[in-house]
Amino acid sequence: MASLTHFQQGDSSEDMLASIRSDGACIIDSVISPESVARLRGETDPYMEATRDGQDDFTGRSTTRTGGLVGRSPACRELIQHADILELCDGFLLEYCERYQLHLGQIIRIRPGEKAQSIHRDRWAWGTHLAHVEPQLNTIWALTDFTAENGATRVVPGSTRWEDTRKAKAEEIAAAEMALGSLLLYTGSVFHGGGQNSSPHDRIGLNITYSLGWLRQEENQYLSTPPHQARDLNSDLQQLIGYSMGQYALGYFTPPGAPGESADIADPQDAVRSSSGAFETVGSPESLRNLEERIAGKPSPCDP
Ligand SMILES: O=C(O)CCC(=O)C(=O)O
Repeated sequence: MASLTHFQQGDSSEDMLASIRSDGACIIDSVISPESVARLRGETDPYMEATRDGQDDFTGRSTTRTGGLVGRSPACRELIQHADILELCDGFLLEYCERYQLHLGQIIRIRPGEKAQSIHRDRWAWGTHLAHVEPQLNTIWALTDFTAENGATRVVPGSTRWEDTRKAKAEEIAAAEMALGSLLLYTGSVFHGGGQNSSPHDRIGLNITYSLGWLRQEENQYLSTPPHQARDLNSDLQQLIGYSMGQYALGYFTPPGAPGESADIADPQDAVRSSSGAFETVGSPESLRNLEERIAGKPSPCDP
């Protein structure tokens, strides 16, 4: 039977990254306390209870998916910015981008009687175009215990380089069993899916995922947390959800207004800064030089 490696908080992030790279997934046990989970549940349960089941077999007809968590829950905001997770994102994603971003935040409640979700890759959100990079790193925080019986995520360790069409055999699939407050980490390339819930209780997980800053986000953060709400967030979180330049020329905006009223090429961060309404022009000789140096330092694919 397949299995996933378990780590403890404080274990070496290099070892965790090695496990994520080889297996595509690992578990970190008991990262947050039952009290922290209770606080988070207190903030988000009213939204979860009001969420309707999915409309198809993939999203799950007995599964609820609740989003907008950046705007709705301070406790979720803290987990999105958890320093240990961002350190792993640095190690895993910055190989392919200058900046990564929040891809989605979603509470997934698998209710009793739900069938197993089909095994899939999350990177298929962008079709099958991204086999040459690792476009995302994902977490599912256990807000209840995760057991094979109640729908623990099913993961296929070592499947990151499989052909898209390969089907996992039963013995290749591991159940991500973990206690409340623990965390499953998995890549956009590893095959996985929600499990069947044959228990009498809900299985609840908080899915927080991060993607390369030059890709479209699965949850449209600008609509889920529009500028008037994003203004109240700390600056790092504003940038993480997308109010930032993805890289030198990526993501600028033009503030609406009369001719000459403000810069025409503005940084999205200016739109959510609480202190000033001024828009600075994006770009500077220094940032251009940085980009040129990065390009010059990169070996060409044609180099022998
Ligand atoms: O809830 C889970 O355990 C996994 C869900 C999932 O993989 C998905 O919806 O893409």
